[in-house]
Amino acid sequence: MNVTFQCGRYRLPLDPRQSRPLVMGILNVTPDSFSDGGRFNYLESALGHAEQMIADGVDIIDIGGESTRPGAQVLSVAEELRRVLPVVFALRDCGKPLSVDTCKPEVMHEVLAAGADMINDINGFRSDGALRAIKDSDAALCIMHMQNEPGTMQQNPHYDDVVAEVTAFLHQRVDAIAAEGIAPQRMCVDPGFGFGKTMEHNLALLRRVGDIQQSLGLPLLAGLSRKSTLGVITGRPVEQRMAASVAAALVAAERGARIVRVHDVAQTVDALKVWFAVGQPATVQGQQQK
Ligand code: 8Y7
Repeated sequence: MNVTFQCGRYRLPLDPRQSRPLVMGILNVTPDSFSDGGRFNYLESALGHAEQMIADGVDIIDIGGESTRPGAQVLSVAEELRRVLPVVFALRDCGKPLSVDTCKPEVMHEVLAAGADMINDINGFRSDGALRAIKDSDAALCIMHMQNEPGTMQQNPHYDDVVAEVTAFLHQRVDAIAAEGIAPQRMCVDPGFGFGKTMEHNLALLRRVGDIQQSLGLPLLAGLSRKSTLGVITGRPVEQRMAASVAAALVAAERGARIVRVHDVAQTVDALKVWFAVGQPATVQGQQQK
């Protein structure tokens, strides 16, 4: 695996002997993510949230304008850009790489022109034109697995062998993306927890994160923060899943994830600092710890 991640204007450290896993903080700019439920002051809220994440030690800020909850409506390109672009412009010089969570090639093109450093596509860059939109930039790509579409994915997820099928899908996408001339230093892969998966599927994938990462030879991003699998395990509603989310991020890190996508940045950063200070037996034995 490469020891740095090419992320637009940034090169982020990935070597597990040198640093803790990277923390991607979630910045939602969907109207339903604001207390007033509307557009009023949404930019100020988003900027305040970003500022807090930066103070808390975030490594990448993931800006999302489209809710990907099961059953959520699909946005127009214009509406998605109206939500996301002002945030990209406002945060462009915040000192942290900006990721945009989108599946739409037109949105990718516009946000990259505005200064975004990474595209996080839950659809794995399968839309027509997605690779063309990102090809001539130096932006990073998060290539995620999803079975079916957000609207239907949780209806009846089925796999014969979830780990093998997700791994094969990611291989196929990585090969197709590399064939477009996109350097592997720009890629990370993601099993897509909760995207067309039951709790058993999610747990099987989490257990085998190390095998998936090694098979692909690319950094693996894990997104489990506040997800329903954690609710099933703990019996807690979404607003009470912080400890479960930190635990899940730590398990993913222990098993080889190099990037975790989280809501609770401060708590996750602290947990990963402790984990890193102790060191991983297989990889950091004998190394000087910071
Ligand atoms: C993930 C994600 C979401 C994830 C990546 C949620 C946008 C649902 N989950 N992107 N996005 N990986 N790469 O609960 O697991 O955050 S949205």
